[in-house]
Amino acid sequence: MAFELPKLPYAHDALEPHVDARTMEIHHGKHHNGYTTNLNNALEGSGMEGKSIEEVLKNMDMNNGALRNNAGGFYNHSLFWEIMSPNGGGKPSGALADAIEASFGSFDDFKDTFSKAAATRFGSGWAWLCVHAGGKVEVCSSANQDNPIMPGIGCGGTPILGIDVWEHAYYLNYQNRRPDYISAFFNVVNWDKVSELFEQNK
Ligand code: MN3
Repeated sequence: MAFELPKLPYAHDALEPHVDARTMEIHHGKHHNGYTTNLNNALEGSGMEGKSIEEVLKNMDMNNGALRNNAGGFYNHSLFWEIMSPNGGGKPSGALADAIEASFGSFDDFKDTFSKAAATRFGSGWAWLCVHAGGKVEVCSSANQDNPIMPGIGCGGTPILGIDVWEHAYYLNYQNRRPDYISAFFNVVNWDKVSELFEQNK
């Protein structure tokens, strides 16, 4: 079974003005679509055919550049679309809010830590909020399309929130102003989805 490009859960222009429609069209329709096609090609003969994407990441041969980049790209973007919503923004509640307070002191302190991780990732990559077994949450970042599920990358937990800081994610609208994009991202975070992922993976 080949992997398929997941449908966007909202219209291309649904996240405006925070994420513009043209960026979404290219990001989903070209970039994510490319990762999906190239993932399927890279899986051929890798011995990982038929595994779930999580299994592929967890058991990644980090020397297999094509599989590493495209499996990461497929997974990272699939998560990214899900954790944004036109009805997003605000703050988490319940057990996730408690876990964030336990690790960072407050939601605002978490926001600072996450934003800094995203802003200071040199070049292309992602910043993550991950949950470990037991419910502890942690922020880390990774280069390129690497992902904390891969061996030896980032904090090693399960990502429940991620921001793409490749220039393709923001350059049309924000040019070099990555911090403005990061700050706008918080207006579209789908905390209900992040909470759901927290509960499933804690
Ligand atoms: Mn991207």
